[in-house]
Amino acid sequence: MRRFLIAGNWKMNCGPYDAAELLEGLKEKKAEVDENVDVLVCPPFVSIGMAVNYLHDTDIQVGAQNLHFEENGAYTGEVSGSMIAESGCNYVIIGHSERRQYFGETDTTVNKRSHKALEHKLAPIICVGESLDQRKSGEHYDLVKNQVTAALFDISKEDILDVVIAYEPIWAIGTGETASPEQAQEMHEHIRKVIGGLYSEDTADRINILYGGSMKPANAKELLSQPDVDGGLIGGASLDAESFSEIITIAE
Ligand code: 3PY
Repeated sequence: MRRFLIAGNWKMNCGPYDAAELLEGLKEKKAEVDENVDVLVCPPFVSIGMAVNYLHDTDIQVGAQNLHFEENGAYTGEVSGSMIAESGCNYVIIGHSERRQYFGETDTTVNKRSHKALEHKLAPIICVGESLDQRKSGEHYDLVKNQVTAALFDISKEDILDVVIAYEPIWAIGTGETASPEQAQEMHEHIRKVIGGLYSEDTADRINILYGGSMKPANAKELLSQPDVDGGLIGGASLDAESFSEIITIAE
């Protein structure tokens, strides 16, 4: 009953001109997508307007890469949930490991941002995942359980159905390393059990859990064929129209 979600995280790449070029290529290859797959691109804030305009006549949706948890006010450089929703987005990435590592994002702010996203009918894509040291020391399951539990604190049983979790092992981000399909499946199953314990098994069965961390055409088929992998949050390969559309085709 879950549909695949193939989401591109452009990170700090593609201002409006480059975005237009990339989207042109994507539109040529994939303006229409099978109904079992949702497709999303998450450009930097300044390219969201361009993306929404370019993609309005396609099946491809647009999301943001972050939002602030306050409604508005004296927060120089920040962008609020209402602004993102008003710009035409319906998803927002929250708590990516790069934000946790470089911008002081914590489990508490991830939770606050997730609440704010839901308030504005933006589906939060909440990122969790362990470092290589944490995996080597065997604490990865507990760590991810704690991240998921903290991120979902006080999210209602209705709102949880709009939440997407992305498992992104930090050691597989921008390193060319990828979790093996078995490693991905084990962690996704674990995350689903954690959600089942917090809500119900039925709810857990309905939540999309994406894999992120160097997903590309060469490994997408194996990763997406795991029973608990419901799509991908794709970094580098989403910056190339050919590679991204190949991954979408694999999901279809
Ligand atoms: C990657 O694949 O590098 C990502 O971080 C996706 O979010």
